[in-house]
Amino acid sequence: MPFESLYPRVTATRRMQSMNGSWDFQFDPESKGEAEGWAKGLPNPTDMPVPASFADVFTDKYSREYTGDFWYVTEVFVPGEWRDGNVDIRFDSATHSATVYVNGTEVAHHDGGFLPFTAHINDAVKWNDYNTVAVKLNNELSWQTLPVGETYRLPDGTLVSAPYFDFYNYSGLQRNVNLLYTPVERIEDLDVAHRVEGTDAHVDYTVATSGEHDVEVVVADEDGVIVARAQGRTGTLDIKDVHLWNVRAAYLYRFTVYIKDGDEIIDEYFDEIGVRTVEVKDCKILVNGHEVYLKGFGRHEDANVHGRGFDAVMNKRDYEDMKWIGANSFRTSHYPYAEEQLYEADRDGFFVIDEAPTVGMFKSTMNFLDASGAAGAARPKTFFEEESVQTETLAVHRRTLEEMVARDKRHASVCAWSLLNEPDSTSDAAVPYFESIFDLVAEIDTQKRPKTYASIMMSPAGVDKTHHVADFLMLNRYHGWYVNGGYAISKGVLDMKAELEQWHELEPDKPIMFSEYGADTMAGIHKLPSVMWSEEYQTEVMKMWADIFDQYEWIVGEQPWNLNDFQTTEGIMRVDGNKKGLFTRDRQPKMAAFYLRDRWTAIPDYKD
Ligand code: CKX
Repeated sequence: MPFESLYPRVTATRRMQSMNGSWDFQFDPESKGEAEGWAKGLPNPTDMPVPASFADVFTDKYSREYTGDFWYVTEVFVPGEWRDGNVDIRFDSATHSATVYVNGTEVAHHDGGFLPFTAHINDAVKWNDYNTVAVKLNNELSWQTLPVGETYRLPDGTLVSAPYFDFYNYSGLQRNVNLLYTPVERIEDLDVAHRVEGTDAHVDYTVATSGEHDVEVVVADEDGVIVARAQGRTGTLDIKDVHLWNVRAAYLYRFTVYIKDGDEIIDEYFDEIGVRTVEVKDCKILVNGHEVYLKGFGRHEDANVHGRGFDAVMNKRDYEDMKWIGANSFRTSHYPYAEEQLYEADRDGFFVIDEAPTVGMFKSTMNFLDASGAAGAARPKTFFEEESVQTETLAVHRRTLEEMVARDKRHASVCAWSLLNEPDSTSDAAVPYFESIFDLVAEIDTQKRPKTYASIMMSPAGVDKTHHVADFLMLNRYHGWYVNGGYAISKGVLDMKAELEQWHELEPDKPIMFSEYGADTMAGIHKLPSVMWSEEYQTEVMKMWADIFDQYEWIVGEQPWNLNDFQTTEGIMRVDGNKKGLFTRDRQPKMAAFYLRDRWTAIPDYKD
């Protein structure tokens, strides 16, 4: 099983025990834990909730900003009756790299902080007894971590992380951890691709198992009525009078996979799957053959105190806010979100642009400042010209994409992939790199979803060298804020229209959507006439962009930055974080949200 494909579930043959809760926690600034046996217990631990980011639970700055190795340790009881099967620990994520030990024995290592992995622990456990599980994590940033950044030392030896990206480098065990039991012969993967003909659907499927017994797949509708059934590891499920999954009108079938020996069920797994097609054609994004207009947001998994820790309550509120405002889509800026978020998007009918954690591919610690082009900043240095990027980073990027597609490929809500955010696409060296990753995803995604990247303002039409790989164009543009701000906003309109028309000339068949635009806004600041940072100004900026969007029929969507205010590294650009949210960090609407609600609730999800 090369990559994690199956979200953990309890079925007739599978068991699961949550390992969430309070773990022991300790920083390891001298990286001595391994040599000193911390894998069997920490010498001086404090309590740490899982899931959570560690940073904001502390009250001292050293702990919040800590960079380097750190450890989590807990005890878990492993039932004796599980010894006849596979026992694994599944980490839904561990940020950014993790080594896992059971009773002092190393059982797994994983790099990358936003995708799941499992540690197979049969050979290291004491059955029917308590076992010590330790995880050594590291949150340093480099050119080979995704997201990209640097790590440097202060004169006193303290490590500091310097993200090349504009969100706080939250880390830790930020998502669920579960102990899993599965049979020895088990289902390891399920892949589906949909074809719709008239009122019927044909779902081509592939099941991977670890054994040789027969496979059966059964599809039930939302009332539990079986509508299709097939035998074998690959085949086609024919669904008559199919109920399609649509944007903001979801419908999910339950696909149950069995491994059987005669009538005996050896393994059982199920998933809730929506049947739909997605394609890009003639400057349109089509879902089930109909043209969608995307209204939504770039988001973050971010909340006060919890940091990036999985937070079902905040997630629910985000979906309710998005529904209230009339949104139908979002981008998982700038990393794959928790699987629970995608299941919620499946159920609520959100069109998700699933983004890899590939952000910061500019050679600068002040990425967003340089990139803004403010005050005629010099041409950015080219990240992709570095040899290690073309070799090591590319390998990490490719592996991450394989993990992301493996995890998210069945979700109906995942309608497109974003393979990079704001990369330095200005150099020829970027071209083979982009081609390599776009070709890879084209090959491994059986649903052949559209692929794209979010283009940065410093790489406009005529300068960007890589747009040929994208199926549709996504633009992050900041007229009205980083450039042409305040009183100069009218020039922003002219500059943006000129660039848009150039894009359309270069790519006459590709639809364009805006994946970022906006203005930092301090909730509660009101000014007549408006000034930058006031709620009135944010509303004017939203209106200015809406006027542009409404002039071109090949603009297929608008996703302002950001749904909510969110935490960033401290600095002169940020007042306790990025304030471009249409909602505050505690999920209350700013004035511009009411304007967008009026606009978006009047725009249908489909144009035809
Ligand atoms: N885009 C000029 C990436 C986001 C940032 C956003 C911002 C930038 C803008 C780049 O992660 O938060 O500066 O607000």
